[in-house]
Amino acid sequence: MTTSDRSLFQPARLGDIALANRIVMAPLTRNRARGDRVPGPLAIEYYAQRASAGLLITEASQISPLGQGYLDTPGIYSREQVDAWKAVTDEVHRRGGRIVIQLWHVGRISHVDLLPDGEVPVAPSAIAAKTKTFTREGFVDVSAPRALAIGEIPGIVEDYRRAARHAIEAGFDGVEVHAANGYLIDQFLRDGSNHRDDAYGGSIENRTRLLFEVMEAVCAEIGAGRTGVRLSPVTPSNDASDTDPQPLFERAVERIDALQPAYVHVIEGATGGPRDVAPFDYAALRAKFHGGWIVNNGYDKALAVQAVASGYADAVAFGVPFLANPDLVQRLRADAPLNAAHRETFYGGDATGYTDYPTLEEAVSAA
Ligand code: 8OZ
Repeated sequence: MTTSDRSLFQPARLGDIALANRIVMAPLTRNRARGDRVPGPLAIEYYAQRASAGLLITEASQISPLGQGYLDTPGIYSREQVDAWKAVTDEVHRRGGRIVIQLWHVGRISHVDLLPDGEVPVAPSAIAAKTKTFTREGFVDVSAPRALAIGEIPGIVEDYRRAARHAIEAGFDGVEVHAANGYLIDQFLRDGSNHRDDAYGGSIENRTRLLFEVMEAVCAEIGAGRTGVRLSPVTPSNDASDTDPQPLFERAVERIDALQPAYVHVIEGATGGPRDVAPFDYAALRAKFHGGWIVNNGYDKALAVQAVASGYADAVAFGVPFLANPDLVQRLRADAPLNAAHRETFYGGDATGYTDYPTLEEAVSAA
């Protein structure tokens, strides 16, 4: 394909997943799960409204009860959750969309009030993150974690594998392993949170081991062509820090590449914040990978068009713009104005700020 043939609005393939266009909905935490962390009925409408995306990535969904770190986030470990997600994927597919679920373990970004009785958050090392989470009591400091014993790590890998199997049972087109934003896998990657002296700590090879083992297990379970991964090399989110992210993430991507997964999804800069928070050579990272490349964070139409046309990216993920514009693809195509997003309804609540953002057509007919 020549450079001029690559447009944001043209189809693409990410592994086994065929996209109608290269505009992706980024994973967005919405805290509207019900009961035993089950996606509610409004989630069907919310995702279905956005089915014209080339690919929808769901909100992060925990792989086990211990993987939860915020109030009312959904899981993918129980039968009830699988059945509820099946209603979401059926409706997205009926509208011609594609959808993968983001698999999440928060590690140390949690609070005892959110975990099964008597459990504390788990982490590579017993170092509390300097950040807050949201519980029924509001914003609170995260709880002090305990370090995972090396013998517990195969069980965590197994939880990812089982969650991936559940995702396929729930009708998803694939999964995205959440290895970004200072959660469990990212905590293992970085020397700010990983002080282990065993096979999972110290050298870059050891710190990338959990990521590799999780990707290997998920790829083996559901097929590499249905498996993606999200990384955030320089984000400071959730107290994430590393003394030398460039070689760390280049090696992480190189190891993942050997498994030939569908895609790598990279958050450039600070998640939801400045793109230039720290220097990082993203082109060098991209050069380590032979599969699909999704970019994210602060992209507008002009930047997105350029990223795809130049051959750097295969697709561009939009977060907040997709949250506020169910018909984002049509709006970008038409250079139409975008709805403003209402931050006060991002996390928790009901249909307000969730399923009631108008399409362009609805906005015009209401005017
Ligand atoms: C916002 C609020 C809570 C969680 C992430 C899953 O940053 C999240 C998240 C975002 O990846």
